Amino acid sequence: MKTKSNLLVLISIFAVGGLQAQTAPATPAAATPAAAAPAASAPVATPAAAALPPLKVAITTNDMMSFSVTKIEAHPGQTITVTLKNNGTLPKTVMGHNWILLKAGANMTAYAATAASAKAENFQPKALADQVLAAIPMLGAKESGEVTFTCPTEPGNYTYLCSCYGHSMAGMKGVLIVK
Ligand SMILES: [Cu+2]
Repeated sequence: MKTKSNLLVLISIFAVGGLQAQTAPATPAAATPAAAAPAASAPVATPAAAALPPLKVAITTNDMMSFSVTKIEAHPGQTITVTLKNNGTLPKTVMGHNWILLKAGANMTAYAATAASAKAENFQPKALADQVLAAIPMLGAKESGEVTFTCPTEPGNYTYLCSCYGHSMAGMKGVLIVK
């Protein structure tokens, strides 16, 4: 691979050099090959996974304890940005919402149960932080939050929830499907 790209650079230098010799004086020739060299080697280094377009997911919620999006489909390794907007009107202490994406195999019910008694930690218990892939902290009325993360490389279903007291039990949850 390296030999090939070196060869390409050499060829392009010769090509540019030849062209310069024919059409222009020597002065600009020195600058042109230097500028062309990184451009010639860049495509060789680009991995196939980076070709995936980033995924943007806009979720809204309100005082009714539900997410507007309950299913997200993504590809392994894809860059995902989730935004959450709380369109509710009730105070944060009464009806705040967050967005917590759990790792594969995490028990959502168990996470929610522990989170329910972690009000001092905004319902994001530090003791279970190792089960969380990505999170948007609790939002009050009219507040927005955002998180950008890399989609897991392992295909499967990943649960997300609002971990505020009782909200996931009321249906405030969804699934990220990686395939
Ligand atoms: Cu909630």
